[in-house]
Amino acid sequence: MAVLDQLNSQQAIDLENKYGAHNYHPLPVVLSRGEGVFVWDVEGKKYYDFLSAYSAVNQGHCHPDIVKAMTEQAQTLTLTSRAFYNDMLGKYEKYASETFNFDKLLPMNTGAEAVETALKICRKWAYEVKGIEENEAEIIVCENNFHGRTTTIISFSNDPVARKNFGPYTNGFIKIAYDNLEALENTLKSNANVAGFLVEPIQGEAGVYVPTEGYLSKAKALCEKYNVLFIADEVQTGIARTGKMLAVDHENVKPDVLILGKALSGGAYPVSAVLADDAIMNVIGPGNHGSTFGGNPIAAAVAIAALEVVKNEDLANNAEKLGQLFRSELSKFIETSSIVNSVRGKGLLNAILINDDEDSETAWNICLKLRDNGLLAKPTHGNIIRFAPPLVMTEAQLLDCVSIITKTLKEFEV
Ligand code: IF1
Repeated sequence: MAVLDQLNSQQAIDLENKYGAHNYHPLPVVLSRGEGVFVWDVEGKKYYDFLSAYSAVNQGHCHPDIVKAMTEQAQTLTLTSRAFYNDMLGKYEKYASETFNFDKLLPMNTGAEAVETALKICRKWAYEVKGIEENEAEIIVCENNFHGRTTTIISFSNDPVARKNFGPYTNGFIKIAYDNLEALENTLKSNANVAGFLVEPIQGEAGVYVPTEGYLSKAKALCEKYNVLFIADEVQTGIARTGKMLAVDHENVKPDVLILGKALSGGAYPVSAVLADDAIMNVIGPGNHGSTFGGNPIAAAVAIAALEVVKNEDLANNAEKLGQLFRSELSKFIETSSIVNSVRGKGLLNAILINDDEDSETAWNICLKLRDNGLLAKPTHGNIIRFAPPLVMTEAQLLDCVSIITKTLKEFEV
Protein backbone atom coordinates (compact mmCIF):
# COMPACT_ATOMS: atom_id res chain seq x y z
CA MET A 1 0.00 0.00 0.00
CA ALA A 2 1.51 3.32 -1.07
CA VAL A 3 1.44 5.98 1.65
CA LEU A 4 -1.21 8.13 -0.06
CA ASP A 5 -3.47 5.32 -1.30
CA GLN A 6 -7.21 5.97 -0.75
CA LEU A 7 -8.46 4.26 2.43
CA ASN A 8 -11.92 3.26 3.59
CA SER A 9 -13.01 4.33 7.08
CA GLN A 10 -12.04 1.13 8.82
CA GLN A 11 -8.59 1.08 7.20
CA ALA A 12 -7.99 4.66 8.34
CA ILE A 13 -9.11 3.84 11.88
CA ASP A 14 -6.93 0.73 11.95
CA LEU A 15 -3.88 2.74 10.86
CA GLU A 16 -4.40 5.32 13.62
CA ASN A 17 -4.92 2.59 16.21
CA LYS A 18 -1.77 0.76 15.16
CA TYR A 19 0.62 3.61 14.48
CA GLY A 20 -0.82 6.53 16.52
CA ALA A 21 -0.59 7.20 20.25
CA HIS A 22 -3.96 6.56 21.84
CA ASN A 23 -4.33 10.03 23.34
CA TYR A 24 -7.86 10.46 22.02
CA HIS A 25 -11.04 8.41 21.75
CA PRO A 26 -12.55 9.84 18.57
CA LEU A 27 -16.12 9.26 17.46
CA PRO A 28 -15.85 6.51 14.78
CA VAL A 29 -16.09 8.66 11.65
CA VAL A 30 -13.25 9.36 9.20
CA LEU A 31 -13.40 12.78 7.59
CA SER A 32 -11.74 13.59 4.31
CA ARG A 33 -13.29 16.91 3.17
CA GLY A 34 -14.73 20.07 4.68
CA GLU A 35 -16.55 23.05 3.21
CA GLY A 36 -18.42 25.68 5.23
CA VAL A 37 -20.66 23.98 7.80
CA PHE A 38 -20.25 20.57 6.16
CA VAL A 39 -17.75 17.74 6.34
CA TRP A 40 -17.70 14.48 4.37
CA ASP A 41 -16.36 11.07 5.40
CA VAL A 42 -14.18 8.91 3.17
CA GLU A 43 -17.25 7.07 1.87
CA GLY A 44 -18.73 10.40 0.79
CA LYS A 45 -21.38 10.74 3.51
CA LYS A 46 -22.14 14.40 4.34
CA TYR A 47 -22.46 15.76 7.89
CA TYR A 48 -23.17 19.04 9.61
CA ASP A 49 -20.11 19.80 11.74
CA PHE A 50 -21.48 20.76 15.18
CA LEU A 51 -18.12 20.84 16.94
CA SER A 52 -16.06 23.10 14.61
CA ALA A 53 -12.84 21.47 15.82
CA TYR A 54 -13.59 22.76 19.33
CA SER A 55 -14.45 26.26 18.04
CA ALA A 56 -11.42 26.61 15.77
CA VAL A 57 -13.41 26.54 12.52
CA ASN A 58 -15.74 29.47 13.31
CA GLN A 59 -15.37 30.80 9.75
CA GLY A 60 -16.41 27.46 8.24
CA HIS A 61 -14.24 24.73 6.76
CA CYS A 62 -11.76 25.76 4.05
CA HIS A 63 -13.03 29.34 3.81
CA PRO A 64 -11.88 30.50 0.35
CA ASP A 65 -10.49 33.82 1.59
CA ILE A 66 -8.40 32.10 4.28
CA VAL A 67 -7.24 29.33 1.96
CA LYS A 68 -6.28 31.95 -0.69
CA ALA A 69 -4.23 33.94 1.84
CA MET A 70 -2.53 30.77 3.10
CA THR A 71 -1.81 29.42 -0.39
CA GLU A 72 -0.40 32.70 -1.70
CA GLN A 73 1.84 33.17 1.32
CA ALA A 74 2.94 29.52 1.23
CA GLN A 75 4.17 30.10 -2.33
CA THR A 76 6.04 33.27 -1.30
CA LEU A 77 7.68 32.92 2.13
CA THR A 78 6.72 30.36 4.78
CA LEU A 79 9.14 30.85 7.67
CA THR A 80 12.01 33.21 8.50
CA SER A 81 12.21 32.65 12.28
CA ARG A 82 12.36 35.83 14.39
CA ALA A 83 16.12 36.03 13.82
CA PHE A 84 15.09 38.38 11.01
CA TYR A 85 12.10 40.62 10.31
CA ASN A 86 9.49 39.67 7.74
CA ASP A 87 7.02 41.83 5.84
CA MET A 88 3.88 40.17 7.20
CA LEU A 89 4.33 40.09 10.99
CA GLY A 90 4.09 43.83 11.64
CA LYS A 91 0.96 44.13 9.51
CA TYR A 92 -0.68 41.30 11.48
CA GLU A 93 0.41 42.67 14.86
CA LYS A 94 -0.97 46.12 14.00
CA TYR A 95 -4.23 44.75 12.58
CA ALA A 96 -4.91 42.42 15.51
CA SER A 97 -3.78 44.91 18.19
CA GLU A 98 -6.16 47.54 16.76
CA THR A 99 -8.97 44.98 16.34
CA PHE A 100 -8.82 44.09 20.05
CA ASN A 101 -7.72 47.53 21.30
CA PHE A 102 -4.30 46.69 22.78
CA ASP A 103 -0.86 48.24 22.31
CA LYS A 104 0.96 45.02 21.44
CA LEU A 105 0.68 41.35 20.46
CA LEU A 106 3.07 38.47 21.18
CA PRO A 107 2.60 35.82 18.47
CA MET A 108 2.61 32.11 19.31
CA ASN A 109 1.17 28.94 17.74
CA THR A 110 -1.05 26.87 20.03
CA GLY A 111 -3.48 27.96 22.70
CA ALA A 112 -1.47 26.30 25.44
CA GLU A 113 1.66 28.16 24.34
CA ALA A 114 -0.27 31.42 24.50
CA VAL A 115 -1.54 30.56 28.01
CA GLU A 116 2.02 29.76 29.11
CA THR A 117 3.17 33.05 27.57
CA ALA A 118 0.50 34.96 29.48
CA LEU A 119 1.54 33.27 32.76
CA LYS A 120 5.19 34.20 32.17
CA ILE A 121 4.28 37.83 31.35
CA CYS A 122 2.09 37.99 34.46
CA ARG A 123 4.85 36.66 36.72
CA LYS A 124 7.51 38.95 35.23
CA TRP A 125 5.17 41.93 35.61
CA ALA A 126 4.58 40.92 39.27
CA TYR A 127 8.31 40.97 40.06
CA GLU A 128 9.40 43.94 37.96
CA VAL A 129 6.34 46.25 38.16
CA LYS A 130 4.15 45.25 41.12
CA GLY A 131 7.20 44.47 43.27
CA ILE A 132 6.32 40.98 44.51
CA GLU A 133 9.36 39.12 45.86
CA GLU A 134 10.92 36.93 43.17
CA ASN A 135 9.54 33.33 42.97
CA GLU A 136 6.64 34.27 45.31
CA ALA A 137 4.02 35.23 42.69
CA GLU A 138 0.67 33.43 42.86
CA ILE A 139 -1.86 33.25 40.03
CA ILE A 140 -5.50 32.54 40.81
CA VAL A 141 -7.27 30.02 38.58
CA CYS A 142 -10.74 28.45 38.69
CA GLU A 143 -11.88 24.96 39.60
CA ASN A 144 -12.74 22.88 36.51
CA ASN A 145 -10.61 25.08 34.28
CA PHE A 146 -9.23 24.01 30.94
CA HIS A 147 -6.30 26.01 29.59
CA GLY A 148 -4.29 23.39 27.69
CA ARG A 149 -2.07 20.43 28.35
CA THR A 150 1.46 21.56 29.22
CA THR A 151 2.92 20.42 32.55
CA THR A 152 2.46 23.83 34.16
CA ILE A 153 -1.13 24.16 32.92
CA ILE A 154 -2.20 20.68 34.07
CA SER A 155 -0.49 21.45 37.40
CA PHE A 156 -3.50 23.67 38.18
CA SER A 157 -6.09 21.40 36.59
CA ASN A 158 -8.42 19.34 38.76
CA ASP A 159 -9.21 16.88 35.98
CA PRO A 160 -7.49 13.69 37.17
CA VAL A 161 -7.32 12.24 33.65
CA ALA A 162 -5.45 15.32 32.39
CA ARG A 163 -3.23 15.59 35.51
CA LYS A 164 -2.45 12.20 37.13
CA ASN A 165 1.07 10.83 36.83
CA PHE A 166 2.44 13.94 35.15
CA GLY A 167 4.06 15.31 38.33
CA PRO A 168 6.03 16.90 39.85
CA TYR A 169 3.77 19.88 39.32
CA THR A 170 4.44 23.61 38.95
CA ASN A 171 3.76 25.71 42.07
CA GLY A 172 2.35 29.21 42.29
CA PHE A 173 -1.35 28.73 41.59
CA ILE A 174 -4.40 29.12 43.84
CA LYS A 175 -7.65 27.43 42.79
CA ILE A 176 -11.00 29.02 43.62
CA ALA A 177 -14.60 28.25 42.68
CA TYR A 178 -15.68 29.57 39.27
CA ASP A 179 -18.34 32.30 39.17
CA ASN A 180 -17.74 33.08 42.87
CA LEU A 181 -16.78 36.69 43.59
CA GLU A 182 -16.56 36.15 47.33
CA ALA A 183 -13.96 33.43 46.83
CA LEU A 184 -12.00 35.75 44.54
CA GLU A 185 -12.13 38.72 46.94
CA ASN A 186 -11.23 36.60 49.99
CA THR A 187 -8.18 35.23 48.17
CA LEU A 188 -7.13 38.70 47.02
CA LYS A 189 -7.58 40.10 50.53
CA SER A 190 -5.58 37.35 52.22
CA ASN A 191 -2.65 37.07 49.81
CA ALA A 192 -0.40 39.98 48.91
CA ASN A 193 1.51 37.89 46.38
CA VAL A 194 -1.29 37.46 43.85
CA ALA A 195 -0.06 38.54 40.41
CA GLY A 196 -2.99 37.58 38.22
CA PHE A 197 -6.40 35.95 37.80
CA LEU A 198 -6.64 33.56 34.82
CA VAL A 199 -10.23 32.83 33.79
CA GLU A 200 -12.30 31.44 30.90
CA PRO A 201 -15.21 33.87 30.29
CA ILE A 202 -17.30 30.71 29.76
CA GLN A 203 -15.91 27.37 30.94
CA GLY A 204 -15.96 25.33 27.73
CA GLU A 205 -14.58 21.89 28.45
CA ALA A 206 -16.12 21.84 31.91
CA GLY A 207 -19.47 21.78 30.15
CA VAL A 208 -20.22 25.27 28.76
CA TYR A 209 -20.76 26.96 32.13
CA VAL A 210 -21.89 30.57 31.56
CA PRO A 211 -21.13 32.62 34.69
CA THR A 212 -23.65 34.89 36.39
CA GLU A 213 -24.25 38.19 34.57
CA GLY A 214 -21.79 40.68 36.04
CA TYR A 215 -19.24 38.12 37.20
CA LEU A 216 -16.59 39.16 34.69
CA SER A 217 -16.97 42.91 35.22
CA LYS A 218 -16.96 42.58 39.01
CA ALA A 219 -13.98 40.22 38.90
CA LYS A 220 -12.12 42.76 36.75
CA ALA A 221 -12.98 45.51 39.26
CA LEU A 222 -11.61 43.36 42.10
CA CYS A 223 -8.41 42.78 40.12
CA GLU A 224 -8.04 46.54 39.65
CA LYS A 225 -8.67 47.13 43.36
CA TYR A 226 -5.91 44.69 44.35
CA ASN A 227 -3.52 45.53 41.46
CA VAL A 228 -3.77 42.04 39.93
CA LEU A 229 -3.82 41.25 36.19
CA PHE A 230 -7.14 40.02 34.77
CA ILE A 231 -6.13 37.42 32.18
CA ALA A 232 -8.93 36.29 29.84
CA ASP A 233 -8.47 32.95 28.11
CA GLU A 234 -10.61 33.47 24.98
CA VAL A 235 -9.04 30.60 23.04
CA GLN A 236 -12.41 28.87 22.81
CA THR A 237 -14.87 31.71 23.52
CA GLY A 238 -13.19 34.34 21.36
CA ILE A 239 -13.45 35.29 17.67
CA ALA A 240 -17.24 35.80 17.63
CA ARG A 241 -18.13 32.33 19.04
CA THR A 242 -20.39 33.67 21.85
CA GLY A 243 -22.13 36.39 19.83
CA LYS A 244 -19.54 39.13 20.40
CA MET A 245 -15.99 39.40 19.08
CA LEU A 246 -14.87 38.40 22.59
CA ALA A 247 -16.97 36.84 25.34
CA VAL A 248 -15.77 39.58 27.71
CA ASP A 249 -17.42 42.12 25.39
CA HIS A 250 -20.82 41.01 26.73
CA GLU A 251 -19.82 42.84 29.95
CA ASN A 252 -17.62 45.51 28.33
CA VAL A 253 -14.58 44.16 30.14
CA LYS A 254 -11.12 44.91 28.76
CA PRO A 255 -8.74 42.26 30.13
CA ASP A 256 -5.22 43.26 31.15
CA VAL A 257 -3.99 40.27 29.15
CA LEU A 258 -5.97 38.62 26.33
CA ILE A 259 -5.26 35.09 25.11
CA LEU A 260 -6.45 34.03 21.63
CA GLY A 261 -6.07 30.86 19.57
CA LYS A 262 -8.17 28.37 17.55
CA ALA A 263 -10.42 30.52 15.29
CA LEU A 264 -7.79 33.27 15.18
CA SER A 265 -6.72 31.26 12.10
CA GLY A 266 -10.15 29.86 11.19
CA GLY A 267 -8.72 26.42 11.87
CA ALA A 268 -6.44 26.58 8.83
CA TYR A 269 -3.12 26.84 10.69
CA PRO A 270 -1.88 26.94 14.32
CA VAL A 271 -2.04 30.59 15.33
CA SER A 272 -2.32 31.95 18.86
CA ALA A 273 -1.55 35.29 20.45
CA VAL A 274 -1.24 37.20 23.70
CA LEU A 275 -2.28 40.87 23.68
CA ALA A 276 -1.58 43.52 26.32
CA ASP A 277 -0.81 47.20 26.66
CA ASP A 278 2.79 48.48 26.88
CA ALA A 279 2.84 48.82 30.70
CA ILE A 280 2.49 45.02 30.85
CA MET A 281 3.87 43.74 27.52
CA ASN A 282 7.08 45.76 27.83
CA VAL A 283 8.31 43.55 30.65
CA ILE A 284 9.28 41.20 27.81
CA GLY A 285 12.61 41.99 26.21
CA PRO A 286 14.85 40.24 23.66
CA GLY A 287 15.58 36.66 24.65
CA ASN A 288 12.87 36.45 27.32
CA HIS A 289 10.44 34.39 25.25
CA GLY A 290 9.80 33.11 21.70
CA SER A 291 9.26 30.15 19.40
CA THR A 292 10.49 29.00 16.00
CA PHE A 293 7.12 29.35 14.27
CA GLY A 294 5.64 32.15 16.38
CA GLY A 295 4.72 35.05 14.07
CA ASN A 296 5.62 33.28 10.86
CA PRO A 297 4.43 34.85 7.57
CA ILE A 298 1.81 32.18 6.86
CA ALA A 299 0.35 32.55 10.37
CA ALA A 300 0.25 36.31 9.89
CA ALA A 301 -1.44 36.12 6.49
CA VAL A 302 -3.96 33.52 7.68
CA ALA A 303 -4.85 35.42 10.87
CA ILE A 304 -5.44 38.67 8.98
CA ALA A 305 -7.73 36.86 6.52
CA ALA A 306 -9.52 34.98 9.32
CA LEU A 307 -10.26 38.19 11.24
CA GLU A 308 -11.39 39.93 8.03
CA VAL A 309 -13.90 37.12 7.43
CA VAL A 310 -15.33 37.52 10.94
CA LYS A 311 -15.86 41.24 10.36
CA ASN A 312 -16.97 41.16 6.70
CA GLU A 313 -19.49 38.38 7.29
CA ASP A 314 -20.69 39.84 10.62
CA LEU A 315 -20.23 36.44 12.27
CA ALA A 316 -20.68 37.71 15.84
CA ASN A 317 -24.23 38.93 15.15
CA ASN A 318 -25.00 35.75 13.24
CA ALA A 319 -23.80 33.69 16.20
CA GLU A 320 -25.91 35.79 18.56
CA LYS A 321 -29.06 35.45 16.43
CA LEU A 322 -28.69 31.73 15.67
CA GLY A 323 -27.65 30.94 19.25
CA GLN A 324 -30.85 32.45 20.60
CA LEU A 325 -32.86 30.50 18.02
CA PHE A 326 -31.03 27.27 18.90
CA ARG A 327 -31.61 27.61 22.64
CA SER A 328 -35.25 28.56 22.20
CA GLU A 329 -35.94 25.62 19.89
CA LEU A 330 -34.16 23.18 22.23
CA SER A 331 -35.99 24.67 25.23
CA LYS A 332 -39.32 23.90 23.55
CA PHE A 333 -38.19 20.30 23.07
CA ILE A 334 -36.95 20.04 26.67
CA GLU A 335 -40.39 21.01 28.02
CA THR A 336 -41.66 17.56 27.06
CA SER A 337 -38.39 15.61 27.04
CA SER A 338 -37.35 12.94 29.52
CA ILE A 339 -33.85 12.60 28.08
CA VAL A 340 -32.63 16.23 28.17
CA ASN A 341 -32.56 18.27 31.39
CA SER A 342 -31.38 21.64 30.11
CA VAL A 343 -29.68 23.65 27.38
CA ARG A 344 -27.20 26.44 28.12
CA GLY A 345 -24.73 28.63 26.31
CA LYS A 346 -24.08 31.97 24.67
CA GLY A 347 -24.02 32.67 20.96
CA LEU A 348 -23.16 29.44 19.16
CA LEU A 349 -21.33 27.85 22.10
CA ASN A 350 -24.04 25.69 23.64
CA ALA A 351 -24.49 22.37 25.41
CA ILE A 352 -27.30 20.10 26.54
CA LEU A 353 -27.36 18.15 29.81
CA ILE A 354 -28.49 14.56 29.27
CA ASN A 355 -30.73 13.02 31.91
CA ASP A 356 -28.39 10.20 32.86
CA ASP A 357 -25.35 9.60 35.08
CA GLU A 358 -22.12 11.34 34.20
CA ASP A 359 -20.43 7.98 33.63
CA SER A 360 -23.25 6.57 31.48
CA GLU A 361 -22.79 5.86 27.79
CA THR A 362 -26.01 7.69 26.85
CA ALA A 363 -24.43 10.93 25.64
CA TRP A 364 -21.89 8.95 23.61
CA ASN A 365 -24.63 6.77 22.10
CA ILE A 366 -26.67 9.87 21.25
CA CYS A 367 -23.61 11.27 19.42
CA LEU A 368 -23.24 7.98 17.51
CA LYS A 369 -26.88 8.27 16.44
CA LEU A 370 -26.43 11.95 15.55
CA ARG A 371 -23.57 10.81 13.32
CA ASP A 372 -25.84 8.27 11.62
CA ASN A 373 -28.38 11.08 11.15
CA GLY A 374 -25.80 13.37 9.55
CA LEU A 375 -24.61 15.63 12.37
CA LEU A 376 -21.29 15.44 14.24
CA ALA A 377 -20.99 16.40 17.91
CA LYS A 378 -19.22 14.93 20.93
CA PRO A 379 -19.82 14.81 24.67
CA THR A 380 -17.55 16.98 26.83
CA HIS A 381 -17.85 15.36 30.26
CA GLY A 382 -20.04 12.28 30.49
CA ASN A 383 -23.58 13.52 30.16
CA ILE A 384 -23.02 16.92 28.51
CA ILE A 385 -23.05 17.30 24.72
CA ARG A 386 -21.46 20.46 23.35
CA PHE A 387 -23.00 22.02 20.20
CA ALA A 388 -20.74 24.50 18.42
CA PRO A 389 -21.32 24.76 14.65
CA PRO A 390 -19.35 27.09 12.38
CA LEU A 391 -20.64 30.69 12.72
CA VAL A 392 -21.31 30.92 8.96
CA MET A 393 -24.40 28.71 9.36
CA THR A 394 -27.68 30.01 7.90
CA GLU A 395 -30.98 30.03 9.79
CA ALA A 396 -32.36 27.32 7.50
CA GLN A 397 -29.34 25.09 8.16
CA LEU A 398 -29.64 25.67 11.90
CA LEU A 399 -33.31 24.70 11.89
CA ASP A 400 -32.41 21.61 9.85
CA CYS A 401 -29.85 20.72 12.55
CA VAL A 402 -32.39 21.32 15.32
CA SER A 403 -34.72 18.82 13.66
CA ILE A 404 -31.90 16.27 13.32
CA ILE A 405 -30.98 16.76 17.00
CA THR A 406 -34.55 16.57 18.33
CA LYS A 407 -35.40 13.61 16.07
CA THR A 408 -32.33 11.79 17.40
CA LEU A 409 -33.01 12.65 21.04
CA LYS A 410 -36.56 11.32 20.70
CA GLU A 411 -35.06 7.88 19.98
CA PHE A 412 -33.61 7.96 23.50
CA GLU A 413 -36.70 9.13 25.36
CA VAL A 414 -37.35 6.83 28.30
C1 IF1 B 1 -7.63 18.80 23.72
C2 IF1 B 1 -12.21 22.16 24.40
C3 IF1 B 1 -10.51 20.96 25.65
C4 IF1 B 1 -9.08 25.79 25.43
C5 IF1 B 1 -8.93 26.95 26.23
C6 IF1 B 1 -6.59 26.89 25.94
C7 IF1 B 1 -6.67 25.75 25.15
C8 IF1 B 1 -7.94 25.18 24.88
C9 IF1 B 1 -10.14 27.64 26.84
C10 IF1 B 1 -5.40 25.14 24.60
C11 IF1 B 1 -8.04 23.97 24.03
C12 IF1 B 1 -9.06 22.11 23.07
C13 IF1 B 1 -7.87 21.21 23.30
C14 IF1 B 1 -8.32 19.84 22.89
C15 IF1 B 1 -9.82 19.78 23.07
C16 IF1 B 1 -10.25 21.21 23.24
C17 IF1 B 1 -10.95 21.43 24.50
F1 IF1 B 1 -12.55 22.72 25.53
F2 IF1 B 1 -12.05 23.10 23.47
F3 IF1 B 1 -13.09 21.25 24.04
F4 IF1 B 1 -9.65 20.09 25.73
F5 IF1 B 1 -10.97 21.40 26.75
N1 IF1 B 1 -7.70 27.47 26.47
N2 IF1 B 1 -9.09 23.29 23.92
O1 IF1 B 1 -10.33 25.27 25.21
O2 IF1 B 1 -5.32 25.36 23.22
O3 IF1 B 1 -3.16 24.16 22.97
O4 IF1 B 1 -5.26 23.05 22.26
O5 IF1 B 1 -4.41 25.01 20.97
O6 IF1 B 1 -6.53 19.07 24.22
O7 IF1 B 1 -8.20 17.70 23.87
P1 IF1 B 1 -4.49 24.33 22.32
